[in-house]
Parts: sequence; structure tokens; C-alpha cells
Amino acid sequence: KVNSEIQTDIVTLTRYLTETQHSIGTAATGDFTYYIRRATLINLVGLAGSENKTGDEQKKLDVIGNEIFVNSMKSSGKVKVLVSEEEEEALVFQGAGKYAVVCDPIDGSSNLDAGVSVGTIFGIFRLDDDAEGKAEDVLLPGTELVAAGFTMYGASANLVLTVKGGNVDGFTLDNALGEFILTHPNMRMPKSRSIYSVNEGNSRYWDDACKEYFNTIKEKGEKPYSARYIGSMVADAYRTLCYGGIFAYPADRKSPKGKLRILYECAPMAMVMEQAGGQAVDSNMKRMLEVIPTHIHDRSGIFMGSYDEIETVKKIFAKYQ
Ligand code: AHM
Ligand code: MG
Repeated sequence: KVNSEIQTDIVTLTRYLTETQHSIGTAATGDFTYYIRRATLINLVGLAGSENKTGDEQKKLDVIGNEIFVNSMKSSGKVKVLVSEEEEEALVFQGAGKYAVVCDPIDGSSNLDAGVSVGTIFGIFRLDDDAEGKAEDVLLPGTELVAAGFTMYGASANLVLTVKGGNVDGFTLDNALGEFILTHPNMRMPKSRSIYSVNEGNSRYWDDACKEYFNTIKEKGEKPYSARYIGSMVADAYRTLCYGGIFAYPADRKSPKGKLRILYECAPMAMVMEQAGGQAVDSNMKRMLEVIPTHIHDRSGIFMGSYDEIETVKKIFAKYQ
């Protein structure tokens, strides 16, 4: 007798990418598929390995994580331009690569010593065929991303991935198999949920619109919101994706441009949020995916999360504009 409880039709990341590639249609070359598989897996393995061997301070792990990411992108032969949070300049690789990759190799690294979840954020642009390969090639709005996502190395290793025009799908690493398994297909964010996530220690620097919004959700609703702030964007974003609510890192008087980086923190997360049914805007209430950086490491304020919650933010900010 076959036990119907046992899942026999497992979708691994490899299978998923092969199948998605078909559905993308004739424009798909397979290059992108190859890139993701390499990037996520190799980076993850490298991260775990180096942590065990060195047990070293967070700075070192940042550097190691970055080197692993850079080397895997370089050796793929598919990437022409790479922007990493850890590299001052954009890296340009020789060869026939058609893609530009933007990444934060270990986001949330200031939390590493405390065992808090960290992760890798990434976005992928397809370059024009005649692109020379320079930093300016990636000064693009997030609407140009062909794919984006992030990993989170926590109680389990999770990978969230979205391809332009597609769903947001969640995978969990099966350590025994060494494969990411599709465990959260078509992740949809609840339209609203009473959870807010912001570094409230900065509230004295906030502008009046920002103060009013957070006061409103704490003081004026039927019941107060729950506060949840991990201080590691991948973890706060993952929770927001699963449960709903809002995550914000507003621009303020101390950081007039915000803290988080447009290319490899804000834009990829905004793409994930939107494709899961949520929204993401900057501190001027402009759609985050339409913000164009003028420099690869430019920052922005960001508000992202459940659709209705961002509508409320916009309404309150409109009074002050
Ligand atoms: P990092 O890329 O140097 O790790 O900085 C980004 C992190 C995010 O993960 C997190 O949302 C934010 O910085 C937390 O900042 P703060 O400590 O100011 O609240
Ligand atoms: Mg970061």
C-alpha cells in the first residue's frame, strides 16, 4: 500500500529552474538558470565552511563571503558586471557574460556574533548586447531586474526567488540532499497585518510624516501593532513576506538618504514584495522599483510590506508633501 502522506514529487531548485526556463519562452538562454544555481549554492556552502574553520570575527566572514560570491560569478562566465556591497568599484569580467549581478553577500553581518539570521541579497539585470561592461551599465531602475531574491541562513537555510513577471517561490535547503526544495510555492503576502518593523531608536531624527505614521499605528488603531525588529533585513523581510505587516528604514535627519542601498538591498527586496502582492516605496513615496541610482552604492529610505499598510503610509505622507 502506498502511503499517501509521503511526498514523492519533490521540486528541487534544479528541477524548478529547468521548468521555469521553459515557461519563460524562447528568450530564455539558460544562462540565468546556471547563474542562480551556482551563486546560491556555492555561496551558501562557502559561508558554512568558513564559519566552522575560522570561527572568526564578522569582518572576516564578510570578506570571505564576498570573495566566494565574486569568484563564483567570475567563473560562471555569464556575468559581465558585478556590484557587491563589499567592493568599492563595480567589478568587470572579461568574456561573453550577458548579465549584471548586484549583491549584498552577507546582509545583517553586524548581528553575526549573536547568532541572528543573516543572508545574501541579489538582483540580476540582463545587459544590452552592446554593453561595454562598466559601472554605469547597472544604474538602472529595479523595474529592469530580470530576477531577484535573497537567502536567509537561519534555523533553516531559505531561498526566496522571483523572476520578472513570475511568482515568488520559497525553497528550503535539505542538508542531506544538498538541494534546495520548493517548500513555499507562490508566496503571497497578507494584504494587512498588525506588525511593524523599524529601528525606533532613530525616531528623534524622523520627519513629521514618519512620526505621525508610526504614532498612528501604535496609538489610534483598534489595538496596538506588534513590534518586531531584528536588525537584519533578510530576516525582517522574510517575516514580512510570511506574516505581512511593514518593514521600514526611513530616511531621516541623521541619514537624509536612508541607510539601505538601492541596487542590492532596496530594489531586489522591492521586486520580491511587489511580486508577492505587497508594495515598496521610498521616503518620498515613490515606487521603489522606479528609483534610479546615480552611483552604484547610493542609498534610499524604504517602506515595504503588505499592500494596505503601504497605502496607509502613502496617505499619511501625502498630507505633508
Ligand atoms: P549591512 O549591509 O552593513 O549589514 O547593513 C544593512 C543592515 C540591514 O540588514 C538592516 O535592516 C539594517 O542594516 C539595520 O540597521 P540598524 O542597525 O541601523 O537598525
Ligand atoms: Mg546589507
